[in-house]
Amino acid sequence: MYSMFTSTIAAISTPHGKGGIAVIRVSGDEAIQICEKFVYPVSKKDLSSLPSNCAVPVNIMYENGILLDTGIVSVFRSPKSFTGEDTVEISCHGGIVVTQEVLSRALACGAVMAGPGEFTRRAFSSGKISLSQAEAIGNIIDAKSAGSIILSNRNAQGQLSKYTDKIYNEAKNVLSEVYAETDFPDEGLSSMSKEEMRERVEIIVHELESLISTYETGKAVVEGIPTVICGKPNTGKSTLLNLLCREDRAIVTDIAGTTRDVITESVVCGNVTLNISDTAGIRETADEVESEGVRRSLKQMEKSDLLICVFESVSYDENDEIILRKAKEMQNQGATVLIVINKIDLNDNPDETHFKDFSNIIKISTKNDSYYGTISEAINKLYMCEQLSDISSPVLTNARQKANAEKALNSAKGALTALKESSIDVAGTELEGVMTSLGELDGRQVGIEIVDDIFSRFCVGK
Ligand SMILES: Nc1nc2c(ncn2[C@@H]2O[C@H](COP(=O)(O)OP(=O)(O)OP(=O)(O)O)[C@@H](O)[C@H]2O)c(=O)[nH]1
Ligand SMILES: [Mg+2]
Repeated sequence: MYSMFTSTIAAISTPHGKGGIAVIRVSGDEAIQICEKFVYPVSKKDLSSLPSNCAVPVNIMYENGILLDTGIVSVFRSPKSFTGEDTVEISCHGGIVVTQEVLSRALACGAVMAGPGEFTRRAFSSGKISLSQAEAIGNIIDAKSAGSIILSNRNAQGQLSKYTDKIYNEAKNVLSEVYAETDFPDEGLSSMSKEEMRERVEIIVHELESLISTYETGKAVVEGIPTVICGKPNTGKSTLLNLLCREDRAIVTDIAGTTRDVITESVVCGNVTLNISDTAGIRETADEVESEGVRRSLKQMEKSDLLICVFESVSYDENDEIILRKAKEMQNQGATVLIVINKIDLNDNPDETHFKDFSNIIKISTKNDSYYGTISEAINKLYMCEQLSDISSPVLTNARQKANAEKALNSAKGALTALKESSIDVAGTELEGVMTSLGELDGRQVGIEIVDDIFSRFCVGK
């Protein structure tokens, strides 16, 4: 098979450290010839005579004929391999030194060290996988929750690619009709009426809008939501952080002003990942250290997408007003606000009239573990993450994908307006824009810097 990469690469694909087995992966035109120099099947057959997709027991040898290790070798011939190239995977004993020695033999015999994500990059470059499939594979490796694996697997199986390919082809079909109309207006080549073109583009707009709406779920599950716990002193913010972390992460006392600095954690709550910060209680104060804490709390509120604002069931005062004003301001700018009325063990019928501008309100006692379910359910509901198995559509999982989908949507809307105004040339340009943005989303026309950036986030060996 034609390969655009001239070198054959090698790397340890299993994590660094002691384990039962380790895998060294070698990929490229010379993979089999290189491994043949130090890996010998126990059957005495040559490695190069083995059929594709088979695994055989082998002896792995030092240059001077001394045994380095015994193991199993799998041979995958191009194009039927992950990278699309000839690939040899050597499973050896998983000691730190023995693994490194096997890799050194591969390098000494002609392979070069693989860069981060280079195997996956080769799979992308040889057309085995799309860019969104490559990103999904990275997400599976980085997954912090079962939910993240479920969603990422859907994209890894190509669901997002199939969906964007379909829209791409729809845009292409309308575009060819537009070209027929603009380039040969008198020859009647276009079989589509303007009305039909408009209807087709309306469908594209609708499909892109529903794709973009999935990012809220994708972000919550895969990337995590920047979240702040805020409120006046002593309302139970740190107790709430500890409840969500299920450990005593932050100091809790009955002294108002216990938390002085911002404490940040990544916690999985049901299917949602929260990148959550506990903050100093917000109040008017003359204490210099505390007022710096308050300043940081307000800044954290501005930086967060989800504001969990904690109030007490037994008191409401001007400090709570400061929090609510800020929360309302942030809500107007697009943040999500969850109002938590805490300490309902002290008063189970608190006054809720102060919170009429907010629709997400829960009443709990953070001291009592049994309320974990109440807060988890509320948060998962906010991001439509209660039942991921119910979601059948593909899901956008990162900001890059969303930005490209939004660009495609803007172009599609532009095409629709142009068709309504009978500016058929402009409609053509806009439809080309739809195709370019979808091409960027899934890698058909993506720039090299973006590809570099995506694969640099992978580990070496993947
Ligand atoms: N009765 C009752 N007390 C609670 C509850 N949750 C927290 N507390 C108590 O409230 C006090 C303050 O709790 P913290 O979690 O430190 O409150 P905070 O909001 O982080 O306080 P600062 O860091 O000072 O702003 C502690 O004595 C907690 O034990 C609750 O649900 N019911
Ligand atoms: Mg605290």
